[in-house]
Amino acid sequence: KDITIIGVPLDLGAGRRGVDMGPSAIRYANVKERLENAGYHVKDLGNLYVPTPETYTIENPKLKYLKEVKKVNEELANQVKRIIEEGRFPLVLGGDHSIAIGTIAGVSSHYPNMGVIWFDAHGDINTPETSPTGNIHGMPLAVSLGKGHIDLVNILNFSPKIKPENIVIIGARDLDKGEREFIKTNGIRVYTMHEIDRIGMAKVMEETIHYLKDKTDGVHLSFDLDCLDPNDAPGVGTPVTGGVTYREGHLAMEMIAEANFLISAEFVEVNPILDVRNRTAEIAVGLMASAFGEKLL
Ligand code: DIR
Ligand code: MN
Ligand code: MN
Ligand code: MN
Repeated sequence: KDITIIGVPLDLGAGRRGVDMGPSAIRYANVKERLENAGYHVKDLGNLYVPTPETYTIENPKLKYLKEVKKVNEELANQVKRIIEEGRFPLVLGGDHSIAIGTIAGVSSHYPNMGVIWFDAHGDINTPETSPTGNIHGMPLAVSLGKGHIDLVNILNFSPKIKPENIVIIGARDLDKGEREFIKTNGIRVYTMHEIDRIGMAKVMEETIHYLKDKTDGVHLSFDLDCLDPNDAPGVGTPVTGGVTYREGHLAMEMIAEANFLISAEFVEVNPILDVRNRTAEIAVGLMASAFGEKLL
């Protein structure tokens, strides 16, 4: 399938921290060429317009920059929807993880029974009531499940976008109290670092693929680079010690490519300010290539 890249230089969902430069860093790491070498036709639409935080004031500290985040995600949802209508594969470059709200909305409008694999150190399943920060990048999974501010939940005028039993979170090691309760109440499958250490990434991915393959009509890959260990990937918005290794990340992507069920993907939270010579963006591009089936032999 042909790939369409779209960049979303948004950091309003996280408070300003540099992830607005993520799309630029990922392009600098030659994402287009790498995917073309893997055998795809690739079109890059450039970046969506995103307002600068310094020109806005926070109206509601429990939902920071709600209006602006909503607007960007609405635009993203429409673009993703259109890319799928054209028969192409949407690859979204973040930006903070709040952009998953728009990506998932656009994908779900075509795939009402979509699955989601969410690689992240965090749960991103807070509501405005449970969020300790008011940052919307900590809320996209809850929003996609229909829980959160109505303006976010109702993007593209339908809700929920996904079902709790169609989600798998992998790499979690920093969950807020309200997130743990949300996960338990809704029976969402989570592989924390404990399970990855215990049974290994290969088994985690086997189980994940088996769990999602037959019951969904395709799977969205949402990859927060902070799921990786900060020793491997230092350039992320909110690093957390003790993450997925580079090797485990690649194995996971290669198994996803073999499963052959992806309908869309996003790579988010690359922060060039904290990075070392663009290493994290380069890792992101390598992981994309693996997820799209790049082969050594
Ligand atoms: C924390 C941090 N759970 C919050 N979240 C994220 O603000 O809700 N950091 N997603 O990357
Ligand atoms: Mn995240
Ligand atoms: Mn995260
Ligand atoms: Mn690889």
